[in-house]
Amino acid sequence: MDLFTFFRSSTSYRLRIALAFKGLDYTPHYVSLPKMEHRQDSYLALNPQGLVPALVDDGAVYTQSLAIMDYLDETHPSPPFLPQAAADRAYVRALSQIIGCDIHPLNNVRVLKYLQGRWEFTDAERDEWYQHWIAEGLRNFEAMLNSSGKAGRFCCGDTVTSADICLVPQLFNAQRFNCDLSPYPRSNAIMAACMELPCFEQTQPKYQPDAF
Ligand SMILES: N[C@@H](CCC(=O)N[C@@H](CS)C(=O)NCC(=O)O)C(=O)O
Repeated sequence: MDLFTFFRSSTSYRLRIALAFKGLDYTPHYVSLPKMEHRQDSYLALNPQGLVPALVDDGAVYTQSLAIMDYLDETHPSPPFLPQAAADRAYVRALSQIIGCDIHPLNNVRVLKYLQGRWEFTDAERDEWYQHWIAEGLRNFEAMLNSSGKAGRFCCGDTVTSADICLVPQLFNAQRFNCDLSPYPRSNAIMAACMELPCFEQTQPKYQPDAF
């Protein structure tokens, strides 16, 4: 498999964790977002959406990190990203979508660039925007962890699921934007538990060959 990744991209980090969790080897290809390599023709030929990550498996291109995780789970079922019970699976999917659908899209590079380019946000205003949506999303995430009765060492009991794989990269990005994470003790504790595992630890942004 070939993974098109950028070290600081949280959606790329999701896939680095996911592949490591399943013990799958891949060849990384580094796509620099600051250098706009994701908008070059050669990359657009691979992923017309011009976003990382992308995965190539057996000659076929897969995009959208959550869809790629579903693909990996279906082609390599063990260990699974989802728990057994339907109710638990719905809970894990809901947590994953708080990150993937409600937080991340609002704080993406192109959104932040548009706010600055079109609406003349200063760096401070951009950061306030970022911090606002992080706070709202993580407050909801933490509330769901607390009210579900399902959280344990990880988001769902004591086994890693896709919810953990979405949470940790988002917290890394939130730290980079100096968000106050103290209101989310349960999420922080889950992140600490995740970081004890090599699949989270070794795939983090600073260890990537393209990190600067
Ligand atoms: N929903 C997509 C989002 C992918 C995405 O937006 N990736 C970011 C990096 S985390 C990106 O390529 N941004 C480039 C840009 O916004 O121009 C996924 O989960 O794969």
